[in-house]
Amino acid sequence: MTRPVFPNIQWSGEGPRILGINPWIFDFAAFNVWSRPVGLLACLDMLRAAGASVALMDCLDRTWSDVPWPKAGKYGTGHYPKEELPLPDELFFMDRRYSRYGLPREQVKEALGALNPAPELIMVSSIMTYWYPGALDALELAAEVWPDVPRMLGGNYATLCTDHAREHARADAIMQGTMETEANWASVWNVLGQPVPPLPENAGLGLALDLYSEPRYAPILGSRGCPFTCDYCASHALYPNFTQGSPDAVYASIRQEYDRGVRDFAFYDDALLVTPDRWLWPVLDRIVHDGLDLRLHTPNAMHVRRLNKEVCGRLREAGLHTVRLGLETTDFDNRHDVKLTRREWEDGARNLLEAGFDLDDIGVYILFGLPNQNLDNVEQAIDHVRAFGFRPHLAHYTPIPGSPMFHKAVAASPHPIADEPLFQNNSIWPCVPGGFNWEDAQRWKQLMQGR
Ligand code: B12
Ligand code: SF4
Repeated sequence: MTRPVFPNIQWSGEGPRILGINPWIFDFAAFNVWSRPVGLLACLDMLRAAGASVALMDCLDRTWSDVPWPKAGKYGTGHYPKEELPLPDELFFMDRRYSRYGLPREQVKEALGALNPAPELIMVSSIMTYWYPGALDALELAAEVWPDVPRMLGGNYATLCTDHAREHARADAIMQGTMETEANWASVWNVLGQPVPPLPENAGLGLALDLYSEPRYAPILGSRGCPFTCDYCASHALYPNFTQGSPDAVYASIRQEYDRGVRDFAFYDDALLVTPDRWLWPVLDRIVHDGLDLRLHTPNAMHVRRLNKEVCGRLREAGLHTVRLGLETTDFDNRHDVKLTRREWEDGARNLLEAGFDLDDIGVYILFGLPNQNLDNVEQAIDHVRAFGFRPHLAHYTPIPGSPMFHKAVAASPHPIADEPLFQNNSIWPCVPGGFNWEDAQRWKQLMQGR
């Protein structure tokens, strides 16, 4: 039987051919919350704008008509197909199934093999440090299909666990940091044997979203980095500055996807509500002015203290649906993040309700599993959030190299989390005494549901 051609894998643009691969997720659980490999899409966009021809293989995208895909969830979110894998040796103690999430490996291989002409450079991205086995496998697969084509690995794993990646990845180059740095930019073109072109305008903020042939949702990226420094976050290690894009470019990207039928858009910004006049308000005003009937989502939490009446009203009017808030804890005197007083939290929560948001669409993240955390505080925070009628979500703490708190996590964890990224997986509860167990997991689940 001949398989349908993978519609995604087509060359776009003129010039040297660069294939981007977004690898599978290897984990105990994975749920698609409007996920896109935005870093890789930014790389491909700037390379194409500078004269390359690009193509994308996203192992997490539902592109192939004959791959059975679990039924879509709310607003385009949903489960991935998965295939159970043996537990990695390091995680032998876990009583949970470990899987490869995304397209079946053999079909990815087949689709890559059908790409004609072959790429001249392969770029593999990595999002979570502890998903690195997926990135290593994608590099392996690329080497099986095109043994002589150079392979580069970049993204968060390559940036935050560089030594580990150098030791384990079958790549010709491991790139640390963003692709827009002078050195990284030059090395991509050097590998291709091409003169180094100037960086295109909007580099790092433009996204090659058109590489998805049938998108169900799209990311919005209006800024990079964050002006704050919360202890548990790696934002500064990944991007030390705070850069905001132009409203025209952001709106053009939304409009392009809207005109292709996309109605669900997720913000990927770290600091969405900081100086919103720069790009967010102008973009939302145009959405309203042009009558775009879309749904906006903020899966990455918004800063509650900025949710005054005007902000809530504007977000609501433009079509914000899924609201995620970062409460982190109700122990307001001992926070690890952006300052937030009880008063600010309560005002923000009330303003959202008064603006008419649906309670079902408001979720509040509470941090669970910080080093030396008193878990009674987590219970109190859950009760507090439920008292407002909001849904509490436990955000399981992930110890991330480069985050200010990482050394505390190293000291608190029984695992060598600095040496082996698999132990950074929040599913193992790396800094909770005793680690993950089903009994406690069930208890927390019941608490969240108010039982
Ligand atoms: C948006 C976002 C999300 C979204 C969507 C993520 C997705 N794509 O699926 C949502 C809200 C769903 C999410 C969820 C989570 N996230 Co998140 N997320 C982010 C965020 C804010 C932005 C990522 C992004 O797209 N940035 C924009 C792009 C343009 O930047 P970039 O990826 O760095 O790409 C550049 C470079 O890396 C490089 N590059 C990238 N690829 C390549 C490839 C090559 C070859 C080269 C040369 C260069 C290169 O060039 C790019 C352009 O400059 C980051 C924080 C951050 N500032 O990065 C956290 C972050 C990635 N998330 C993080 C975490 C912990 C989580 C959660 C586990 C949180 C939780 N406790 O539940 C969950 C788990 C996700 C899951 N199971 O699906 C951590 C990562 C931890 C880790 N160990 O790696 C981060 C870093 C935040 C933090 N706390 O510090 N997340
Ligand atoms: S947690 Fe959010 S506010 Fe804090 S530094 Fe990270 S991105 Fe910024």
